[in-house]
This record gives sequence, structure tokens and C-alpha cells, in this order.
Amino acid sequence: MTIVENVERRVPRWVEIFAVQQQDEKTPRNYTVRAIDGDTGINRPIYYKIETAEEDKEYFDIVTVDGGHHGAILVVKYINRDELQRELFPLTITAYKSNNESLATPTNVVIIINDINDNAPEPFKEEYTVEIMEETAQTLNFDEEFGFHDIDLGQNAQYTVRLESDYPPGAADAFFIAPEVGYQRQTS
Ligand SMILES: [Ca+2]
Ligand SMILES: [Ca+2]
Repeated sequence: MTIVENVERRVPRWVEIFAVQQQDEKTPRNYTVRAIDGDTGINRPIYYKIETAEEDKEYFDIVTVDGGHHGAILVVKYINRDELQRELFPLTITAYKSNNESLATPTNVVIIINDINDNAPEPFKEEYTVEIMEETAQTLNFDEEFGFHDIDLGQNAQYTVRLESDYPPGAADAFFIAPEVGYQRQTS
């Protein structure tokens, strides 16, 4: 006679998972993930954990839904892309058996944080002063860095410039500025 023991040896199997999710910056979101016991006859509760880069820990959490038979909620907290100047956040999500953490199935996912256009271009300096000679066409060179900077990404950091007269009226007609389209300063 042969006795077949129902030995637990299979790792959990993902039934609800993703490779990539995209979401807007500064907008927390939740995602559901779920794995089931690979030993289907045993059907243990499945628990979950995440690993991230040390500096990203504060942005993510995972909460096993009660009992371990209904998956987990991956929580993506408030992420300020403009402050971090980063869009890609890789994570490892691991599903493991409630009674044996070594029977585990890790999977790599990436959260992509979209920039939103929520910053205006800011001048490097509020005011510049330069002396010019009358009746002489010339290019004005400021002795400080001149321009604007927008901390958003790509198109969201683009801006146009135009001259307006302050005093005397029509003063702007004597000048032009080039280029009229600006782009974010490279800050690497
Ligand atoms: Ca932004
Ligand atoms: Ca902007």
C-alpha cells in the first residue's frame, strides 16, 4: 500500500497582478493584487510584503486583506515628482504562505509617476539692470544668469516669453528677446 502525503511544496500563484501602473504625481492610489496557494488542496492564506529602494520606502505600503484569502492592497502614497525629479519606482511584491515564508513568489513591478503641469516658470532673478548707450543697436548681456526655470517635466516645463513696456509706454518696441520659447534647464 502507498500512502500519498499531501506535502506542501508549491509556492503561491498570482491570479491578479500587473507589471506596470501609471498614475499622476501627488495623487495617492491603491491597487489590488492577489495570489492563491499553489497547493490548491491545502489553500493556505497568502500574505504579502514589498521591497523597494530604501529612499522609496515611505511612498509604498501593502496590506493583506483580512484572512489572507482575498489578496492585498498595494498603497501608493503622495509622490511629489517635481521635488524628486524622478518618474520610475520599481518594487518587488512577494506573496508567501501564511505558515512558511520561504514558499514565496516574488514579482517585479514598476510604478510610473506622470508629471502634472502644476508649476509656473520662475525667473532666476526678480530684476536685472543693465546700462545701454543711446542710438546704438546692441545685444544685452547680463552679468548674471538670465532666464526662467520650471521644475515640471518636458512639455510641462516649456514656456514662452514676451516683452512688456513698463516705463515709458512703448519702450518694449525698442527691444526684442530671443529665443521666445524656453525649456527647462538641465539639472543633472
Ligand atoms: Ca509637476
Ligand atoms: Ca509648468
